[in-house]
Amino acid sequence: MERTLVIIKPEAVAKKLVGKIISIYEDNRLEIIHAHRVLATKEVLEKHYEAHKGKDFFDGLVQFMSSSEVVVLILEGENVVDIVREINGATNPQKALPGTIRYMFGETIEANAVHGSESVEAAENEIAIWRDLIRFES
Ligand code: IDP
Repeated sequence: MERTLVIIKPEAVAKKLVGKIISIYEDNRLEIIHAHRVLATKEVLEKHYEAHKGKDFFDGLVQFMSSSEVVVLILEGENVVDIVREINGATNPQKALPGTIRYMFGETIEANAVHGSESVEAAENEIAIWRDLIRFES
């Protein structure tokens, strides 16, 4: 069964939006098979965002994502990667469609409430990167 990795970002956790965001996924009949609140390490974040290494926002992004705790979710279901990307909305909240999580809760392109893996391959890779930190065993 397909899986994806979601991160509820630091500003959304600080604003107590965790319950609302999880409800949106569940209302879309997605199955949350794992949830873990954790302070992300720079080591994990640098691997997670490796594709963006060298870009001008990389250091700031790693700093932001490790500034306070995040909630990491693993969701499972048919086509879950694409469904979550659609529910999350465009990277820039100002360009996100009404009804999406980033439209409702995103603040800036960096503090855009949630991360969702961009492909099945990326999801498998990200779950492996986060596995120890979030104590995901299955
Ligand atoms: P995605 O999260 O929608 O997949 P990506 O392009 O993969 O978007 O970027 C990963 C994350 O990097 C974004 O969610 C956002 O937090 C951050 N990011 C992307 N572009 C910028 C930027 O121009 N400035 C600051 N942060 C950015």
